[in-house]
Amino acid sequence: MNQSIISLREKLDATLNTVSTISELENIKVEYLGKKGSVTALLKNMGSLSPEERKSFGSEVNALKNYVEQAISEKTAILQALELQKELDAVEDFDVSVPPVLEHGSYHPITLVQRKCEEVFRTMGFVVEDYSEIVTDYECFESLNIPPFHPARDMQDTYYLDNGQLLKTQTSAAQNAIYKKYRDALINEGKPIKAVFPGRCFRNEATDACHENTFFQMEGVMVGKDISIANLIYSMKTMLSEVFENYDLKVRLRPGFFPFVEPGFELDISCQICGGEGCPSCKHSGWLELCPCGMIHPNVLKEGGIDPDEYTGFAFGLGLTRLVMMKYGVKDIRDLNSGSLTAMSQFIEDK
Ligand code: FA5
Repeated sequence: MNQSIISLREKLDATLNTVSTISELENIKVEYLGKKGSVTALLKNMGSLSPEERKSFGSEVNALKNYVEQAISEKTAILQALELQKELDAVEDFDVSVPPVLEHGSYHPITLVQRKCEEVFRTMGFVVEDYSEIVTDYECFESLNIPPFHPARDMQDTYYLDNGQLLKTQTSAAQNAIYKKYRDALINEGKPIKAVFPGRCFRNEATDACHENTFFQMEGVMVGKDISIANLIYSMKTMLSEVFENYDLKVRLRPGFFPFVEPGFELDISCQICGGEGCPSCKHSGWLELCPCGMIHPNVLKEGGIDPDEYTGFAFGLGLTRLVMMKYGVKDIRDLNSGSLTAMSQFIEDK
């Protein structure tokens, strides 16, 4: 046998006797079989040999390669077993008879519905934006046509922070930043602004079955040339039909007041529990109030740097938590924030 092959085998045997971890073993594998490894180098050199030498040397090198692979894989198995044993020794009182826990977690129903809404809006060309939970008075009120001391501020009992900022009471607080972010593309490239921005909102309200001090909304805006109420109705109807998987869903608008829209509406959907016949859940009216919305007030567009004489738009502020209650038939909003796995387990998908 060729002397260089004999010494490589001896060197490998000696090294493997001293190796104690899998990572050291991986280095050795590279040293012998890697692109620049010693066995690979022997294979590459074969081109310089005569045909007879190549035949006998070639078979010796191949035998060496097999030997190295076999030795490394045997050593790997030994080290893996040792490592497992070490882990088992470290566990005190390991009871192999304890049944395994096969249950796994799931997304919260609010996350599921939020993602569904985002998905539907994305298919309609909307971008999904994230926004801070702590905002300024300007973002939450002034930029939305609600000056200091305006009575509309009483509609939302706000948590103010010591530094003058506040916990956002409505996702509308992101509107101004969204207009400023996308107005150049609107004005220079004619790209309508189409964005939804879900988020957690906070109000100092007494909680009951359908009010919490912490809840989710999803805001949406569309601004461009000739955007009308028809665009608003179409977008809302498409999204709600997908969420409720009901393509006969009826919606209606009623007048509603919000200082940042004109005209403003409350959007109702036909009751999904009784199909519009009238039941206790819809107070026997056949309709459920779901989403305030309207055409963006000219002052709000102006504050966002958009000329209201040239552009129009709609905005809506969907009560995401209420939507979840309706979709899953949750009768008490507090169950959703309770952290109760028993209450939430019914929503686990592919159990
Ligand atoms: C607003 O917050 C407006 N920003 C919505 C809006 C956006 C109007 C854009 C026009 C244009 P309102 O206070 O009604 O409106 O809240 C919107 C929705 O949030 C409500 O319909 C309701 O579903 C939900 N909501 C409000 N307060 C609570 C609460 N305490 N607990 C749970 N959900 C709430």
